[in-house]
Amino acid sequence: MTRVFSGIQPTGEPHIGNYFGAMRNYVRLGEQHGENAIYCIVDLHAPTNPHAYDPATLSRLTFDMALANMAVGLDPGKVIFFVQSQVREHSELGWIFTLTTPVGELERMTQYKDKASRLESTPAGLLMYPVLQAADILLYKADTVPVGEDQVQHIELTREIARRFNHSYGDTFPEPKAVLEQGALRVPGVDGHGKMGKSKGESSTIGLLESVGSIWAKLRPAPTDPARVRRTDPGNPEICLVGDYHRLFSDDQTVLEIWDGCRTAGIGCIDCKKRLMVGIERELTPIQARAEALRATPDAVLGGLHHGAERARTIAAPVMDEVRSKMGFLGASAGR
Ligand code: AQP
Repeated sequence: MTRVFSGIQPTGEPHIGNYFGAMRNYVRLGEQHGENAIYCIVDLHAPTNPHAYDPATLSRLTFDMALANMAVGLDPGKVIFFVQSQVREHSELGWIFTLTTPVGELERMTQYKDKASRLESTPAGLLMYPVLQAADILLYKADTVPVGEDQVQHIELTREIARRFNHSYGDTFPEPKAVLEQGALRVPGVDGHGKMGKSKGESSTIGLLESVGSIWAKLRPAPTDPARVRRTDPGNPEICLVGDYHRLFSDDQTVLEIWDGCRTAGIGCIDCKKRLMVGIERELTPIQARAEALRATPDAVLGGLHHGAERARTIAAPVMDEVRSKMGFLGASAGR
């Protein structure tokens, strides 16, 4: 039996990197695996990020992330979809794994190094993030984790954490595998600075629920191949973020035309971006319409999440009982 788990942080507005790298995959795997597809808004991870310090902001971003996933097609009646902090076992298993995970392994994580380098003072939670992530996954004994390329190193660490626990206490956890959405491994930020990411702020992201006018305001000045200084200079769409976005949003014929037009200077960068906007509107407009409809019925969104948390607990609680018992916590087998 395959069991899928993935989490998404409510650290900002969901963006097209999340959509192509993860959220679409969630829906597809949900259709295949039903309630063996478990998805979680990982709010306990979020307050390591200054965007989510404010309580009202955290709850708004958590709600919006739920709404966006449902608008993309995630059905809380079919898959298990919930908010991490509503299932306490995540924190408990996270602590258990913290006990034995070497700090050196955590300090080697690329995402930690990248995020810590942007902060004056580094919260311990940022270092521990992959440990709690391992607990999120292993609490459900999941073996399949749909993620973007940025998370592959964390999934490898999860495998090591599972191996270490199994070695010490007997076979308990599977060693999960990352499932990557080919073609959207690492969607670049619209500002041209590395991967698109919520914690980099809105200048990096194209929001899934962002208005067409606002997207165009970011896309118009977005950097393209630096070789295209003048309109008549040919370029290389393979090294241009607008080329990357065309591959995500445009049909095959348009991609061919753009590739040829860019290489021969037959099309200018602004026209290339305008054609991209056609694909963006086509993809995002129906999602945004569904999101608006859901926003009008917030109780349905919250009810779906509570139902998901209840179902998640029915899996998480016996796994935690097993862990406590195997580790020798007194009275563990009697449950709580
Ligand atoms: N740019 C991306 N390309 C492809 N996949 C991506 N994912 C995130 N960014 C990209 C995938 O989305 C899922 C949720 O990950 P997350 O909540 O950690 O998303 P984030 O935007 O990266 O959030 P952060 O951590 O707040 O921002 P940054 O990256 O700026 O530090 C994951 O499966 C992820 O792979």
